[in-house]
Amino acid sequence: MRLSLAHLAALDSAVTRFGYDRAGQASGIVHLGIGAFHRAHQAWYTDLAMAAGDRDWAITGVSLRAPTVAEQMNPQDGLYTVTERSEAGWNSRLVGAVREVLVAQGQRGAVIDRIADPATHIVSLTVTEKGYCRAADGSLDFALADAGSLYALIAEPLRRRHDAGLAGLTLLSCDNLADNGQQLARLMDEYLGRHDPGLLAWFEQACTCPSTMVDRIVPATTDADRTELAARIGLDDQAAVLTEPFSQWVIEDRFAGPRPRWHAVGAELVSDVRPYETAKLRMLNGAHSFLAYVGLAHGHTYVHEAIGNPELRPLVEALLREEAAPTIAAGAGQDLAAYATALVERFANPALNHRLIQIAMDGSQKLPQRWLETLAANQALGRACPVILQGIAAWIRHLRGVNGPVDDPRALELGAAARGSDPVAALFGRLGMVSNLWLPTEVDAAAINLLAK
Ligand code: CS2
Repeated sequence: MRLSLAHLAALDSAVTRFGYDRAGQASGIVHLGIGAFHRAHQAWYTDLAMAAGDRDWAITGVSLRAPTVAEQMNPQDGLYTVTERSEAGWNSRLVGAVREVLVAQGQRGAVIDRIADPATHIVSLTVTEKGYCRAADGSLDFALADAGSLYALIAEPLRRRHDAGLAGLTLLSCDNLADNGQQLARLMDEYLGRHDPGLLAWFEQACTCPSTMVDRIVPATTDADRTELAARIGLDDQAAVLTEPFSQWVIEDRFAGPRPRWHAVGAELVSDVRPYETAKLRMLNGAHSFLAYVGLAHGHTYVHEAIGNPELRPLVEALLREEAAPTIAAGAGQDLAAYATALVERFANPALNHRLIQIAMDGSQKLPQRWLETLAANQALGRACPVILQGIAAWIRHLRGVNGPVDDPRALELGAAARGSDPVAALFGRLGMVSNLWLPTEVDAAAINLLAK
């Protein structure tokens, strides 16, 4: 029997319920990119806030392309469970925050209507790194942006809100990009500059794009997970997400209008997100990508196996403590050494089954903020990063297909570059395909090309 409002009586009593009047809540948030991460993170916080008495923050979820999530959630009245898994066991919560799921391709008009609706105050995003359509120099790639992207989907209802004299919106990027809010604002500016320049001044004055640091490890749910969960909770939940107990959300407190009381349920509202965001991207995500490419090369499938390998663990420790941490200006109360210790423990969680191949996806979009910024900062101080160089060599081998088909929006060109005579020059540096953030020295380039042989 499938999870839904009609079948709630059959839900195991051990599952925590949201307990607020769901039908009476207006939808205050439109979320673009409603994948597993959003459901285990921002929607979960919003659910907790509404359970604590906050109102009218129901979420309209939007999938940009695939109908999968809509098919998983709509027959369940938007209901799903979040299960925290660790050695200590399973702990499930029923989440009621998501009202409906729309698919932009096919329901574009409805998505635009929801964003233009006066009850909507926030448009949040988890569209992954590639969803921002950035060129290697960080500017907006119009060829991508004009081929059906989030920008048009936001620009049109913004125009309607402006013309109707409605309030602006908060655009809340929850993706793993450095300065994600600032980048979104700049890219949106570029888009409007070309397509609706008359809206620019209003956008800049009436809308805000706060930066956020989001953190929760959420492996893709498998059929085996769903079967095991059904046996525990008594209902089949096709939209279930399984995650770790840890969760963190740091948000720049710069909203254009009202916001949920997320700070009352664990999120941190701060004036400067940068120290948290930089530490998370260079340490957690940087170590993750290293574990992915080097772990796969060692024949591992899961993160906990790779971190358990006595050859790899010291390398991850060195990446965290000797290469990444020294490049980060810690904020008040931030302890990077303790953070490194906690990360290694989280990676070792044996109950998560987080696949390395999932992290290995979209390397061309991830590595600039995870590794290249660290490399550039160390280079400026004359310091070497042997572990990250080893990671880059493993990525180049990955691009050649040694771990199977490559999942990356630029897989074909990247594969050709990786097979060429000088992969480092083709991928990095001033003319590199990936990013110009880091210009490798000749010594570094030779070392990587040799390791990648
Ligand atoms: C991972 C992230 O898939 C990946 O690239 O590094 O999804 C990571 O699990 C999250 O950022 C953790 O907050």
